[in-house]
Amino acid sequence: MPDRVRNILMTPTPVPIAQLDPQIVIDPPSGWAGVFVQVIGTGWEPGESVSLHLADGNEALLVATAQVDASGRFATDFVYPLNERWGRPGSYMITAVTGSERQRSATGFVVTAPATETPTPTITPFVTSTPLPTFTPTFTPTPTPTDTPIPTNTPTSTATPTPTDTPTPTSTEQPLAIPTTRDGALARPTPPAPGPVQGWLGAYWDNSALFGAPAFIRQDAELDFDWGASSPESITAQLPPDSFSVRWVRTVDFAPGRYRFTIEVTDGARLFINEQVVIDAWRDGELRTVTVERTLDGGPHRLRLDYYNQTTPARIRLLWEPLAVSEHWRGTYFANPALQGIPVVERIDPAIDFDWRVGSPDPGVPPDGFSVTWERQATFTPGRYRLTLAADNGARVWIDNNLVIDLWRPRLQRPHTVEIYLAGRTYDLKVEYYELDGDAAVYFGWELAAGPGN
Ligand SMILES: [Ca+2]
Ligand SMILES: [Ca+2]
Repeated sequence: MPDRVRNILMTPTPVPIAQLDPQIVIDPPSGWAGVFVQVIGTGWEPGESVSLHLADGNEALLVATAQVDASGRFATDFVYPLNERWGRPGSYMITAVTGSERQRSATGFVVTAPATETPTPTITPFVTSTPLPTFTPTFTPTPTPTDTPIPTNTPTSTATPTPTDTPTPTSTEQPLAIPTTRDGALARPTPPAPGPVQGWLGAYWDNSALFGAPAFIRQDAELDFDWGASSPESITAQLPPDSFSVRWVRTVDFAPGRYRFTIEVTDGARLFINEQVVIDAWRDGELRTVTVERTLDGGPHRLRLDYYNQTTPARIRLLWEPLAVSEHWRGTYFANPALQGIPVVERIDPAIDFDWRVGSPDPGVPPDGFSVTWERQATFTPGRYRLTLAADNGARVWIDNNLVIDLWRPRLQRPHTVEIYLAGRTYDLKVEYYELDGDAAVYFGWELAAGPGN
């Protein structure tokens, strides 16, 4: 092929890049190494591929790639590298460049030390030096609860949506977008949430697979939505009532303790704590309640909830609460491996998740030749549950005086699971455990394997 023809064929149609102002925004703009970072791009050449690098003056590390959609946007995410090279507290750059290298943008990311430093408040998740032309409604700090302005020009279903490709002059004092129903009424009030952090950052997709660039991003004060046969909307767009999905992220400062997280959902949802799945209900289904208990260290934890709706109605709610002391385990410790005689220690244990190694649970308990009985009540939503027991040395589990797992044997017991159906009521749980010699460890927990009807 002659060069001249090749050049004509291979040279892409010039894009009026003078009109484009490529931007990236990241959430969060700071955090500890290992944090989940979302990246949104606007003003990029449609169809381009974008590479994102973590960089300082000397080196660059590819962390993510993305494809620009027809409106010039992209969305991607990455987990900030947990290593010595990039994880030391300090300032780093996130750079974005197109495959053609005709467009570039950059923003900063500050690595903070976990626990020892006050984390940057996430109430201002999207902080950029310049206003974003295409995401006008929501990239603004959450107002304080006492002066939360409510938009007076709440869009109605008859309102003409603002074209998203037309830069709109924005004020930096735009109010928090309050979710509205289709007829424009306020979906629910936004009471001030307890604690220092308010609000979720929600990316909303017009498909059920969190696929591609989100249709819009907004802040949500609480995750408690009942869209019914309607669907989420922003000032600029409304999702279809079927087939949409949302990813919410938020960092919450927890006091140390044992917590119960509860999701009410139709259709599917997945809850992550520090990017680890703790609830996986990612499937179509009727309205159901799923709970999980987790012990959390004190300090900031990254919560992420992925949600999709396949068919109406659409409902999602997430809440959490510290486990009441009455829901903790009552531990009764014996100075022999046979649960015999007078207990030497009685105490409350929030969870059965111990690895004492060659040590002992308590100064009053010997490191070898001891045993424990734990008892508590637990209320379950109906469904099939996967129970997991592991022990060094032996252990067994009783539910309402029925022996459901029996590992009462004098050797290391690797994690053993059984699945049983539990009705929606309160059960008496009892775990017995004994240690002979050497290392000592025990774990018992459960998770929903499938909800009712599955
Ligand atoms: Ca021991
Ligand atoms: Ca042992």
